[in-house]
Amino acid sequence: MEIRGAGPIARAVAQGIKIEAETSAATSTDSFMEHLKEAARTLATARPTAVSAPNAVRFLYKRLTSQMKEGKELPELKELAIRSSQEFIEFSEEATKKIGEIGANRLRDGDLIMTHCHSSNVLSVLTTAHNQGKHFEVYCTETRPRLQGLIMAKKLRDVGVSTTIIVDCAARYFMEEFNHVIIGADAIAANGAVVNKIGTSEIALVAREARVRTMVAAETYKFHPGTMGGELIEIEERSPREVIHDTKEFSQINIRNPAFDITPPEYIDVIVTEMGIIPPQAAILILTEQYGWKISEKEPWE
Ligand code: RI2
Repeated sequence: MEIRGAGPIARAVAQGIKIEAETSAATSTDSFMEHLKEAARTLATARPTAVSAPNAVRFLYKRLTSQMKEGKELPELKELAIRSSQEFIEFSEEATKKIGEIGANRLRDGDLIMTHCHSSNVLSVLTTAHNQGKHFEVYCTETRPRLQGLIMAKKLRDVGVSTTIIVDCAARYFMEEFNHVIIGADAIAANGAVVNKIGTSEIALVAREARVRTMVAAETYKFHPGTMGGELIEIEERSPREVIHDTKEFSQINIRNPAFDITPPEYIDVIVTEMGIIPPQAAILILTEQYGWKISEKEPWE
């Protein structure tokens, strides 16, 4: 939890692979690939829900294995691993910028917007719209239990956006006043279901009831290839102490703390990606046509 947001997590993974490649003492291509595989396994599985982390590894390995098949030698592979990691980081930063530009086109003067948790992609949309001179107001939920919504609120305030904090359960109370709900994503399934911070699905449900549109801002590397073969996205369950600090006082009472939930595609209006705006039902096309993932492909760290 030192690194917040699924996009920044992916960039940290790429940075980790880059450092491993730079410092590897391997003397053959095989031992170099084995060394990277070990690092990839640790990095790709560090946060179970954010698919951006394993996707960063998949992205790098696709390049490495194709070059290896072409008979490239150790120095070239090392250089490729370092260069590809850097390119992924730049691609990721550029994607968030593009999402900001595309998403901002949907916002209008006078809009009242609700967001949940802290997302660098949602921040990019809102900051871009603000810098374009659009006047709007944002309501941020606190986002229990780790209060990441407060981080979002401070960042919005610091760029000059009019910002209000509400408790998570006030979403329905205010919903009819909003023009948009804008959220990020930790993972998107092949059917367009969106995994995001716990509480998102309730907000999307309430938004649908009030006929308020829900926009998801996410890079294409948040789409989960395993879901094409029926794999379920694992929801990270975190320490009870994040919910109740003094667990002794509540002894013999179970405390559950899922960090994310799943919003069905029917509750999502659009997904704003760096490639453009898509309906959630087009998620499968991103996986198959853009990335060329295949069902049950062997993972690079296996
Ligand atoms: P960006 C965050 O979770 C939130 O759920 C947020 O909506 C999502 O990641 C995407 O964030 P966490 O990984 O990639 O901080 O848009 O627990 O920054």
